[in-house]
Amino acid sequence: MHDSDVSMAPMRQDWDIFCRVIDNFGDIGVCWRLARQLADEYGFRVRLWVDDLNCLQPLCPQIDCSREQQGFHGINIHAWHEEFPETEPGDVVIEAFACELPETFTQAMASRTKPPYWINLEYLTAESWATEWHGMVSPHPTLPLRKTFFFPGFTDQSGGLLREKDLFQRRERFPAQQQVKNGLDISLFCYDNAPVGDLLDALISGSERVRCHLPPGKPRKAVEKHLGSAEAQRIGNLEIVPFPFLPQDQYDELLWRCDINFVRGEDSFVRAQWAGKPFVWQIYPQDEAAHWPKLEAFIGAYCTDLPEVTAHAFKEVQHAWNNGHGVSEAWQTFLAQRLAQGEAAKNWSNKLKKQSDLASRLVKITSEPV
Ligand code: TRH
Repeated sequence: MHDSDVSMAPMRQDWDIFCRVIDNFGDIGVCWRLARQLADEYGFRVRLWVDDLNCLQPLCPQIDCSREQQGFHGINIHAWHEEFPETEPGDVVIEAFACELPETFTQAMASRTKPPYWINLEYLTAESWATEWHGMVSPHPTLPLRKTFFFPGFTDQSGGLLREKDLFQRRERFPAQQQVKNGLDISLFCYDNAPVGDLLDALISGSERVRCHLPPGKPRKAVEKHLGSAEAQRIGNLEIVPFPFLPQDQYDELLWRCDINFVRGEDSFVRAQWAGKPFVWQIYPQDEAAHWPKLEAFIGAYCTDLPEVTAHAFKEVQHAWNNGHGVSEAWQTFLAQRLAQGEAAKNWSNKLKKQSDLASRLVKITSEPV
């Protein structure tokens, strides 16, 4: 399927996106990005229901967390409370990450002459079962409604990846790409259980000067734990450069500017791939290491076309960063292969770019008969 297919689809105008923040910024990060794209590129009227506006604010500093409802860039942002107001559902309803719609809203969906297209937007994974499950439909046990499971992914058969139409143009136009500089820039977005201490020690004693761009929250806590402070400082060849939490578009620019990005969760992980720069991913840890097959599936997909040595170094650094063993060595090898890893990252993003994006696949699927 290609983006142009979408023009043949009947356009639906009103979309509801429901987002419950479990933790961190990933749930709202994905929903906010999707809402913006649907409003900007398709002109849809998007209502975004968020149960914790405080988590949206760092991504969109203009919002006022005390307001029940506010408009921003064509998106109607609503605070989502247990007590849900009487609301006419839109043409498409996105239940992000199985967040469970309000009962009264589900009833209202069933009362419409033409029930909304109901999508459960799932978490991203490269595992093959997700592709098999993508597009599966589940009827509601009692109401005349059907829910479609939508699995983002890295193949044409999956739900694809979020990618704005102008992303690559913005990236290519970004001036810092051409800058000549002394040393390396890395960004460090991770959870507080990442083996940050081992990485910092390797950077301090490394042969190259490295500026480590550090966002607030868990990454800063992890650095503070090891160095005693996460303020701007220079130790050996490491320079710590704290930065405030940036709106999403500015965070992209940081990823483009850095030579290597440490990212986590889901959305920053995808953005690092669109940056076309080498990256190290800390996957969201789950009980009983349930996240490990997901990590392996991604490494497998990413490394498919890579030369053995490049694939090995990529795999080793992702493993070490996620299991805490052998970080220093894996990092040194990865760093030494910077050019090859850069080439791999660029090829990977170019390969993914040939596929249609998640929003256009959503628009297509929701314009098909229920
Ligand atoms: O914050 P995350 O770890 O989010 C999650 C959640 O924990 C979620 O429950 C889990 O299921 C999911 O991961 C897999 O990581 P993520 O997904 O990268 O989200 C971070 C968002 O914050 C993303 O949209 C990028 C954005 N961001 C900025 O916009 N500016 C910044 O300065 C930074 C550091 C991040």
